[in-house]
Amino acid sequence: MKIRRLLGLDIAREKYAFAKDAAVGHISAQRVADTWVKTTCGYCSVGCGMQIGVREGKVVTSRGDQNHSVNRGKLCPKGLAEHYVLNAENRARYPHLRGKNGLERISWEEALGTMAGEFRRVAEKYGPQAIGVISTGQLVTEEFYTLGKLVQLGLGTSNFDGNTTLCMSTAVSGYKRSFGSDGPPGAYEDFTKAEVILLIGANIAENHPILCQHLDANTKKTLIVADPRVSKTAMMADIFLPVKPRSDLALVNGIAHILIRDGLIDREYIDRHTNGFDELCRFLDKYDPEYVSGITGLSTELLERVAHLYGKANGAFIGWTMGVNHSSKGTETVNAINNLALLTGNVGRVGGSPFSITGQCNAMGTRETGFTSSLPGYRKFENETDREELASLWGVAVERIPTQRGLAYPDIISAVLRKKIRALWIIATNPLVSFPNIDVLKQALGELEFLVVQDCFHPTPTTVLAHMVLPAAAWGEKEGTYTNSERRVSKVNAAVPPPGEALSDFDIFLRLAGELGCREELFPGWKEPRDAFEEWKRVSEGRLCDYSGMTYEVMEAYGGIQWPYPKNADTAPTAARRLYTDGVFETADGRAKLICAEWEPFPEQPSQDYPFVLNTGRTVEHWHTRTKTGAIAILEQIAPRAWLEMNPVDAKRLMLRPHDLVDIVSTRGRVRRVELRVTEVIAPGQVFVPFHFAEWNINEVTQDIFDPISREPNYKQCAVRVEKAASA
Ligand SMILES: Nc1nc2c(c(=O)[nH]1)N[C@H]1C(S)=C(S)[C@@H](COP(=O)(O)OP(=O)(O)OC[C@H]3O[C@@H](n4cnc5c(=O)[nH]c(N)nc54)[C@H](O)[C@@H]3O)O[C@H]1N2
Ligand SMILES: Nc1nc2c(c(=O)[nH]1)N[C@H]1C(S)=C(S)[C@@H](COP(=O)(O)OP(=O)(O)OC[C@H]3O[C@@H](n4cnc5c(=O)[nH]c(N)nc54)[C@H](O)[C@@H]3O)O[C@H]1N2
Ligand code: SF4
Ligand SMILES: [Mo]
Repeated sequence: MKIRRLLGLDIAREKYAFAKDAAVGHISAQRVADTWVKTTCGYCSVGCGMQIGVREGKVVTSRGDQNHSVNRGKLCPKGLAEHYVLNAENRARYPHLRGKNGLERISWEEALGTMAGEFRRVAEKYGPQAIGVISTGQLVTEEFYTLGKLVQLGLGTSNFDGNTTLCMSTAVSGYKRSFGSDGPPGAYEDFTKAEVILLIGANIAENHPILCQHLDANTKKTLIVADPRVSKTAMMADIFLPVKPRSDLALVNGIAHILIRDGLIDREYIDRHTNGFDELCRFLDKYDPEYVSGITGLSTELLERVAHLYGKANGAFIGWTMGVNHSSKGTETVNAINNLALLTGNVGRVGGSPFSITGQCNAMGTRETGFTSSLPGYRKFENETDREELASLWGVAVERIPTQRGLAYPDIISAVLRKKIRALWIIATNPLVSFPNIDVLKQALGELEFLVVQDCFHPTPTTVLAHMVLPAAAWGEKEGTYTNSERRVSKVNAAVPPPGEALSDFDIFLRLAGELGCREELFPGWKEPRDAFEEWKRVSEGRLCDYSGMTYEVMEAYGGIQWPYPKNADTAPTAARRLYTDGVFETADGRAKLICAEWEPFPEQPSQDYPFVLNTGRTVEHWHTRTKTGAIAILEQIAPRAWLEMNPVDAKRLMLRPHDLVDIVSTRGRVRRVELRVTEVIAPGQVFVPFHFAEWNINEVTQDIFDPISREPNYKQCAVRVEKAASA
């Protein structure tokens, strides 16, 4: 009960049950469903199974799927309220084109004809690489697979990336460097079987609430949480490590140092399955407890205790999320985490893996089928055999498969600014709220000759800037699959048709391919997502992410199937599957790499003018830029506005009081009139603001500094000053 209270789930549920009536405003009999449609939650990467209740052709409610292995009937507040998204007033219903009177309604024929014409014009004038495409981890896999083929082979540009570079690209790069391939090795079962669970920069209580059910089921674990903030997850911990901002790399190196010094490593595993041990030992020499204590702010006793717990555990699990990824040292921090797991043989073991908890409902699907940082099926751009295999599967000339990735998201934006990219297609992401240092982005978008935004909501801060807006069907209105953090592929189904003339992203892609004249070549005879899924099964066959034994029907019957699931899979779909259980990795010699990664301070340190370290993140009620949750009355009522968390010591010094309105200022911008929360959740010298609110957009002040390897933004630290707001 204590944990559930801390999570806020009970509280949220009570408020939810109460306010649901008020929000909907009609009698409960009208909310009794006559049909239930099975599907998967469209918010986070936990991947809960759910059912949408439909009455007389309208969605009226949703509930957890008792038979789904991920959530066994439970849902968090967002999942419980998800059906409201579909009836929101500000759904995008018709295509629009910018004319004399702003965005004007047009037909689909005109929209897609104009779009194909503009892309062709730009390609002829400047070359196909002058077209950029930015997509998302929120499409179904079938759509993303189709889009990759369309962009690469149809439009002929490799300048294709997604919001996943604001999110997961660091984990992807880290896995590739250490293990030779992307792919989180563990399973949710590890949460229930591990003896030690170390969560680094992962606030699952707010952001992956149903994972807490898996943790709760493990009564023998020691839960260690590293976060500069006393997050709700930190409140659940047996041991809380209040690390100084972005000192995690030193922390993890320091634990490795103690493990090696005290012989708490698996020498046999290291000798058989890794390269680089001697070099790593020499490198880690300086990361002794005193040195690491100075960087992290943790006592040497605490460091020794944590290292010994980790090293002696029968099953030690490390989960991390954005506290690690949102950093210009992120990839190297992931490598250091992977080192810890390799040194102790905790990879793909029951209860032991280095596990990147993903973010969006289908961030994983984009990683598997992508054409962004890899070729589909985790094939490598630089590998000739991989390119030949893909070309022959598709029956196209190998020259059409690129030999290197195109520009990553932030580099697409700077190419737009430099007029190297002239046309941009943005699909299911809202950069005007989510991209760091928004002013530079705004300048860049102003340079474009043609901007198309495809979204299920309109207006949004991004759609209003577009030359063309394409209305898309949302979750609940379309079919396909999502892959969750543990590589479980679950079915997504339509409960109702999309509003107005909105089309599924899948249909939009196929129709655009028709306009571009490549539909029959690339998507012969395709009519529905299942056609894409069947082709993807063949493309993934024999790869690490092998889908070839899956079917939609088996997936639905078992509450999802984890990959790899080859044609003649030798275990039932229900058995937990892990990667690298035999210690053989995806590198040339099958060995994983131990990587030396040096800690360094974050780029913009506090100064006299900007004395606070700004941390940004999430709250349980809201989803990202709030296009969805902002339309849901109950969630809005619980979290109606942005706030800034400040320690009482700092508030006293600045003579600020709870609920004062404050401005947050950096060298890049100012966010006005944010409500002050005075709380010891945040340490002195640091402040925290959620990034969900366009009205108080914290990305006005964040910094556009990126990880040189993954290109992920350093969202979690920059220097700001806090001022009492001028009276309105
Ligand atoms: N309710 C809700 N759930 C979501 C989402 C949402 O928008 N709303 N989004 C989904 C997506 S796409 C993602 S990526 C995930 C993100 O899930 P999380 O990564 O859990 O989310 P954040 O709140 O961004 O950051 C997590 C924690 O990192 C901590 N942190 C900041 N700096 C540091 C540091 O230097 N070191 C360490 N160790 N920790 C640090 C923050 O204090 C915060 O508690 O959530 C998913 N789930
Ligand atoms: N300061 C700061 N900034 C951050 C973060 C942070 O922690 N701090 N986190 C970063 C992270 S991890 C992430 S993932 C990003 C997320 O940032 P965004 O991707 O910009 O956030 P969303 O609000 O999810 O945007 C998705 C958009 O797609 C639309 N949409 C939803 N479903 C569909 C669909 O099926 N089809 C179509 N066509 N449209 C659809 C929604 O209406 C919405 O406009 O934000 C990043 N920005
Ligand atoms: S935990 Fe994630 S997947 Fe599950 S109901 Fe909540 S938002 Fe949806
Ligand atoms: Mo994310």
